[in-house]
Amino acid sequence: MSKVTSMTNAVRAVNKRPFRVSIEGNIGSGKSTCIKYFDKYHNVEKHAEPIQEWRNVSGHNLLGLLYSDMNEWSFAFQHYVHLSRLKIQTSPPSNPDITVKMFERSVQNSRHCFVENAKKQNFLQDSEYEVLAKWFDYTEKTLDISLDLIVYLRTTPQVVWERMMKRGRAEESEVPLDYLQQVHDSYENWLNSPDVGCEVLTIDADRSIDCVKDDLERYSYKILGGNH
Ligand code: DGT
Repeated sequence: MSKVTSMTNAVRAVNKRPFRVSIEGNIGSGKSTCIKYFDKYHNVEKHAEPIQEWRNVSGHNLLGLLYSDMNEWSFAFQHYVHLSRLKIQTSPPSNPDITVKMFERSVQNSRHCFVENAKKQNFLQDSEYEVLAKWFDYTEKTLDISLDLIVYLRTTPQVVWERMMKRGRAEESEVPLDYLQQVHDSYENWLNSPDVGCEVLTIDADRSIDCVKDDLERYSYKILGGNH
Protein backbone atom coordinates (compact mmCIF):
# COMPACT_ATOMS: atom_id res chain seq x y z
CA MET A 1 0.00 0.00 0.00
CA SER A 2 1.42 3.44 -0.91
CA LYS A 3 2.08 6.12 1.71
CA VAL A 4 -0.68 8.33 0.22
CA THR A 5 -3.26 5.50 0.25
CA SER A 6 -2.49 4.53 3.83
CA MET A 7 -2.74 8.18 4.91
CA THR A 8 -6.10 8.53 3.15
CA ASN A 9 -7.36 5.39 4.87
CA ALA A 10 -6.23 6.78 8.22
CA VAL A 11 -8.12 10.05 7.65
CA ARG A 12 -11.22 8.10 6.62
CA ALA A 13 -11.08 5.86 9.68
CA VAL A 14 -10.89 8.87 12.01
CA ASN A 15 -13.74 10.72 10.29
CA LYS A 16 -15.77 7.55 9.68
CA ARG A 17 -16.79 8.93 6.33
CA PRO A 18 -17.87 6.71 3.42
CA PHE A 19 -15.36 5.44 0.85
CA ARG A 20 -15.17 8.11 -1.86
CA VAL A 21 -14.94 7.20 -5.54
CA SER A 22 -14.80 9.75 -8.33
CA ILE A 23 -15.76 8.64 -11.82
CA GLU A 24 -13.62 10.61 -14.22
CA GLY A 25 -13.28 10.91 -17.98
CA ASN A 26 -13.64 13.21 -20.96
CA ILE A 27 -16.99 14.58 -22.14
CA GLY A 28 -19.01 11.66 -23.53
CA SER A 29 -16.83 8.94 -21.97
CA GLY A 30 -19.83 7.24 -20.32
CA LYS A 31 -19.55 8.45 -16.74
CA SER A 32 -23.32 8.68 -16.18
CA THR A 33 -23.88 5.13 -17.45
CA CYS A 34 -21.06 3.90 -15.25
CA ILE A 35 -22.63 5.49 -12.15
CA LYS A 36 -26.06 4.02 -13.00
CA TYR A 37 -24.46 0.58 -13.09
CA PHE A 38 -24.06 0.79 -9.31
CA ASP A 39 -27.81 1.41 -8.71
CA LYS A 40 -28.09 -2.19 -7.55
CA TYR A 41 -26.01 -1.49 -4.42
CA HIS A 42 -28.05 0.11 -1.66
CA ASN A 43 -24.99 1.12 0.35
CA VAL A 44 -23.73 3.35 -2.50
CA GLU A 45 -24.82 6.98 -2.68
CA LYS A 46 -24.53 8.24 -6.25
CA HIS A 47 -24.21 11.79 -7.53
CA ALA A 48 -24.45 12.58 -11.22
CA GLU A 49 -22.96 15.84 -12.45
CA PRO A 50 -25.32 18.71 -11.52
CA ILE A 51 -25.75 19.94 -15.10
CA GLN A 52 -29.32 21.16 -14.54
CA GLU A 53 -28.04 23.33 -11.69
CA TRP A 54 -25.37 24.83 -13.99
CA ARG A 55 -28.04 25.54 -16.58
CA ASN A 56 -30.10 27.57 -14.15
CA VAL A 57 -28.15 29.65 -11.67
CA SER A 58 -31.00 31.98 -10.65
CA GLY A 59 -32.06 32.09 -14.30
CA HIS A 60 -28.57 32.11 -15.86
CA ASN A 61 -27.44 29.19 -18.04
CA LEU A 62 -23.76 29.13 -17.04
CA LEU A 63 -23.01 26.06 -19.18
CA GLY A 64 -24.48 27.78 -22.25
CA LEU A 65 -22.59 30.99 -21.46
CA LEU A 66 -19.34 29.05 -21.04
CA TYR A 67 -19.53 27.52 -24.50
CA SER A 68 -20.69 30.80 -26.05
CA ASP A 69 -17.44 32.49 -24.92
CA MET A 70 -14.78 30.57 -22.98
CA ASN A 71 -12.64 33.69 -22.37
CA GLU A 72 -15.51 35.59 -20.85
CA TRP A 73 -17.14 32.84 -18.81
CA SER A 74 -14.49 30.30 -17.67
CA PHE A 75 -13.85 32.13 -14.39
CA ALA A 76 -17.50 32.26 -13.33
CA PHE A 77 -18.12 28.72 -14.51
CA GLN A 78 -15.13 27.16 -12.69
CA HIS A 79 -16.04 29.08 -9.56
CA TYR A 80 -19.55 27.66 -9.60
CA VAL A 81 -18.34 24.16 -10.49
CA HIS A 82 -16.01 24.29 -7.47
CA LEU A 83 -18.94 25.17 -5.21
CA SER A 84 -21.30 22.52 -6.57
CA ARG A 85 -18.65 19.78 -6.47
CA LEU A 86 -17.62 20.74 -2.96
CA LYS A 87 -21.21 20.43 -1.74
CA ILE A 88 -21.48 16.96 -3.24
CA GLN A 89 -18.10 15.74 -2.03
CA THR A 90 -18.42 16.90 1.58
CA SER A 91 -22.14 16.44 2.28
CA PRO A 92 -22.85 13.84 4.98
CA PRO A 93 -24.28 10.53 3.69
CA SER A 94 -28.07 10.55 3.25
CA ASN A 95 -28.56 7.58 5.58
CA PRO A 96 -26.51 5.48 8.01
CA ASP A 97 -26.34 2.47 5.63
CA ILE A 98 -24.24 4.39 3.09
CA THR A 99 -20.64 3.17 3.09
CA VAL A 100 -19.64 4.36 -0.39
CA LYS A 101 -20.08 7.73 -2.04
CA MET A 102 -19.66 7.80 -5.82
CA PHE A 103 -19.71 10.99 -7.87
CA GLU A 104 -19.18 12.16 -11.41
CA ARG A 105 -15.98 14.23 -11.41
CA SER A 106 -14.52 15.95 -8.35
CA VAL A 107 -13.23 19.20 -6.87
CA GLN A 108 -9.77 17.87 -7.78
CA ASN A 109 -10.89 17.47 -11.40
CA SER A 110 -12.06 21.05 -11.57
CA ARG A 111 -8.72 22.32 -10.22
CA HIS A 112 -6.24 20.01 -11.89
CA CYS A 113 -7.94 19.31 -15.20
CA PHE A 114 -10.34 22.04 -16.35
CA VAL A 115 -8.74 25.03 -14.57
CA GLU A 116 -5.26 23.97 -15.76
CA ASN A 117 -6.53 23.64 -19.30
CA ALA A 118 -8.32 27.01 -19.12
CA LYS A 119 -5.05 28.63 -18.02
CA LYS A 120 -3.07 26.92 -20.77
CA GLN A 121 -5.55 28.05 -23.42
CA ASN A 122 -5.72 31.59 -22.00
CA PHE A 123 -9.41 31.25 -21.19
CA LEU A 124 -8.42 32.54 -17.74
CA GLN A 125 -6.41 35.66 -16.91
CA ASP A 126 -3.42 34.99 -14.62
CA SER A 127 -5.23 36.79 -11.78
CA GLU A 128 -8.38 34.68 -12.28
CA TYR A 129 -6.29 31.50 -12.25
CA GLU A 130 -4.65 32.56 -8.98
CA VAL A 131 -8.03 33.22 -7.35
CA LEU A 132 -9.29 29.75 -8.34
CA ALA A 133 -6.04 28.11 -7.20
CA LYS A 134 -6.25 29.86 -3.83
CA TRP A 135 -9.86 28.74 -3.33
CA PHE A 136 -8.80 25.17 -3.98
CA ASP A 137 -5.77 25.37 -1.66
CA TYR A 138 -7.89 26.79 1.16
CA THR A 139 -10.56 24.16 0.61
CA GLU A 140 -8.03 21.35 0.63
CA LYS A 141 -6.38 22.63 3.81
CA THR A 142 -9.56 23.22 5.82
CA LEU A 143 -11.93 20.46 4.68
CA ASP A 144 -11.53 16.74 4.06
CA ILE A 145 -12.04 16.52 0.30
CA SER A 146 -9.74 13.50 -0.12
CA LEU A 147 -10.61 10.77 -2.59
CA ASP A 148 -10.06 7.05 -2.04
CA LEU A 149 -10.23 5.95 -5.68
CA ILE A 150 -10.51 7.48 -9.12
CA VAL A 151 -12.07 5.39 -11.88
CA TYR A 152 -10.73 6.86 -15.13
CA LEU A 153 -12.83 6.09 -18.21
CA ARG A 154 -10.05 6.63 -20.71
CA THR A 155 -11.03 7.44 -24.28
CA THR A 156 -9.68 8.75 -27.56
CA PRO A 157 -10.77 12.34 -28.31
CA GLN A 158 -12.11 11.44 -31.79
CA VAL A 159 -14.33 8.68 -30.35
CA VAL A 160 -15.90 10.90 -27.67
CA TRP A 161 -16.30 13.81 -30.08
CA GLU A 162 -18.42 11.59 -32.34
CA ARG A 163 -20.48 10.45 -29.33
CA MET A 164 -20.96 14.03 -28.17
CA MET A 165 -22.18 15.13 -31.62
CA LYS A 166 -24.57 12.19 -31.75
CA ARG A 167 -25.97 12.99 -28.28
CA GLY A 168 -26.76 16.54 -29.46
CA ARG A 169 -26.74 18.50 -26.18
CA ALA A 170 -27.60 22.06 -27.34
CA GLU A 171 -24.77 23.82 -25.47
CA GLU A 172 -22.15 21.42 -26.91
CA SER A 173 -23.17 21.64 -30.58
CA GLU A 174 -20.22 23.86 -31.56
CA VAL A 175 -17.54 22.21 -29.39
CA PRO A 176 -14.59 21.35 -31.68
CA LEU A 177 -12.57 18.13 -31.58
CA ASP A 178 -9.59 20.24 -30.55
CA TYR A 179 -11.27 21.06 -27.21
CA LEU A 180 -11.77 17.37 -26.41
CA GLN A 181 -8.10 16.81 -27.25
CA GLN A 182 -7.18 19.57 -24.76
CA VAL A 183 -9.39 18.06 -22.03
CA HIS A 184 -7.90 14.62 -22.76
CA ASP A 185 -4.33 15.94 -22.47
CA SER A 186 -5.19 17.70 -19.26
CA TYR A 187 -6.69 14.49 -17.82
CA GLU A 188 -3.57 12.55 -18.78
CA ASN A 189 -1.26 15.12 -17.15
CA TRP A 190 -3.30 15.12 -13.96
CA LEU A 191 -3.88 11.39 -13.59
CA ASN A 192 -0.31 10.41 -14.48
CA SER A 193 1.13 12.86 -11.99
CA PRO A 194 2.73 11.44 -8.81
CA ASP A 195 0.69 14.01 -6.81
CA VAL A 196 -2.71 12.63 -7.79
CA GLY A 197 -3.27 11.54 -4.16
CA CYS A 198 -5.13 8.25 -4.56
CA GLU A 199 -5.19 5.13 -6.65
CA VAL A 200 -6.39 5.46 -10.26
CA LEU A 201 -8.20 2.55 -11.91
CA THR A 202 -8.13 3.05 -15.68
CA ILE A 203 -10.78 1.45 -17.90
CA ASP A 204 -10.66 1.56 -21.70
CA ALA A 205 -13.93 3.35 -22.48
CA ASP A 206 -13.51 3.48 -26.28
CA ARG A 207 -15.03 -0.01 -26.20
CA SER A 208 -18.75 -0.82 -26.19
CA ILE A 209 -20.74 -0.13 -23.05
CA ASP A 210 -21.14 -3.89 -22.48
CA CYS A 211 -17.35 -4.33 -22.35
CA VAL A 212 -17.07 -1.42 -19.93
CA LYS A 213 -19.82 -2.94 -17.76
CA ASP A 214 -17.93 -6.25 -17.70
CA ASP A 215 -14.92 -4.39 -16.29
CA LEU A 216 -17.09 -2.60 -13.73
CA GLU A 217 -18.37 -5.98 -12.57
CA ARG A 218 -14.88 -7.47 -12.51
CA TYR A 219 -13.48 -4.57 -10.49
CA SER A 220 -16.56 -3.85 -8.37
CA TYR A 221 -14.93 -5.10 -5.16
CA LYS A 222 -12.11 -2.62 -5.65
CA ILE A 223 -14.36 0.21 -6.87
CA LEU A 224 -16.51 -0.11 -3.76
CA GLY A 225 -13.47 -0.24 -1.48
CA GLY A 226 -14.37 -3.74 -0.32
CA ASN A 227 -17.83 -2.49 0.81
CA HIS A 228 -19.72 -5.06 -1.22
P1 DGT B 1 -20.78 11.22 -19.87
O1 DGT B 1 -21.80 10.44 -19.12
O2 DGT B 1 -19.37 10.74 -19.61
O3 DGT B 1 -21.09 11.38 -21.30
O4 DGT B 1 -20.77 12.65 -19.23
P2 DGT B 1 -21.97 13.63 -19.04
O5 DGT B 1 -22.68 13.88 -20.27
O6 DGT B 1 -22.84 13.23 -17.91
O7 DGT B 1 -21.14 14.87 -18.57
P3 DGT B 1 -20.02 15.63 -19.40
O8 DGT B 1 -18.68 15.06 -19.17
O9 DGT B 1 -20.47 15.73 -20.78
O10 DGT B 1 -20.08 17.05 -18.65
C1 DGT B 1 -21.18 17.91 -18.84
C2 DGT B 1 -20.73 19.22 -19.45
O11 DGT B 1 -20.10 20.00 -18.45
C3 DGT B 1 -19.72 19.05 -20.57
O12 DGT B 1 -20.04 19.97 -21.59
C4 DGT B 1 -18.39 19.42 -19.93
C5 DGT B 1 -18.79 20.39 -18.88
N1 DGT B 1 -17.94 20.44 -17.69
C6 DGT B 1 -18.04 19.71 -16.56
N2 DGT B 1 -17.16 20.12 -15.62
C7 DGT B 1 -16.47 21.13 -16.19
C8 DGT B 1 -15.44 22.00 -15.73
O13 DGT B 1 -14.96 21.95 -14.59
N3 DGT B 1 -15.03 22.95 -16.63
C9 DGT B 1 -15.52 23.05 -17.90
N4 DGT B 1 -15.02 24.00 -18.70
N5 DGT B 1 -16.49 22.27 -18.35
C10 DGT B 1 -16.96 21.34 -17.50
